[in-house]
Amino acid sequence: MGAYFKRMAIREIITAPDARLKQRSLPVERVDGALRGLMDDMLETMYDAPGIGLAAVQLGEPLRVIVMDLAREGEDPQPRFFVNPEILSVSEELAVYEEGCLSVPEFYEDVARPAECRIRYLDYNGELHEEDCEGLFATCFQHEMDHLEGVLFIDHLSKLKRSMMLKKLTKAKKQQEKEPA
Ligand code: GNR
Ligand code: NI
Repeated sequence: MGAYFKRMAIREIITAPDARLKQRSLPVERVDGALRGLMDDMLETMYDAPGIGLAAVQLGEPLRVIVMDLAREGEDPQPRFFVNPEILSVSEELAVYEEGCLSVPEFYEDVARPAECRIRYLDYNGELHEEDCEGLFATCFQHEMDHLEGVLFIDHLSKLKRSMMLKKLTKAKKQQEKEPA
């Protein structure tokens, strides 16, 4: 018998403005081979982009699934998978990070979020975990949780800033239609 290999694919990341990014993602019913296939594609797409996190809805799959890798350059990869993730509690203390989003290409802005949170999720094998997070992990997790509710980091900014960014993103999309890659 030959060995089995994962067949991973890089998929297209949806960029704003797009109604599909505003959907609320649905809970996963079971962590099976099909879901692991989606998670593998998400990871591959995230590494290719590159980014440190990705929600399934960014690939047009409105399911409550997140992948993440916070390893720094030169470190071994640390792929992480979160199925049906929940935030159980958050700290009062806030932390500010300059955020970016693969669905909002080329824009970076400071966003304040709870500095720490306690989370619950199923992993790649469907096992339940509870964990405390802080730092970039806490920020990225909350950024991804927002995606599951149809929220982007630009929704945390002023209306003026957001509308300026969306205008530029719309313009960039129209340019792209004229001269596809
Ligand atoms: O790659 C990403 N970097 C990032 C930086 C600061 C805060 C959040 C993030 S997540 C982002 C990838 C992405 O869009 N995930 O949804
Ligand atoms: Ni994002």
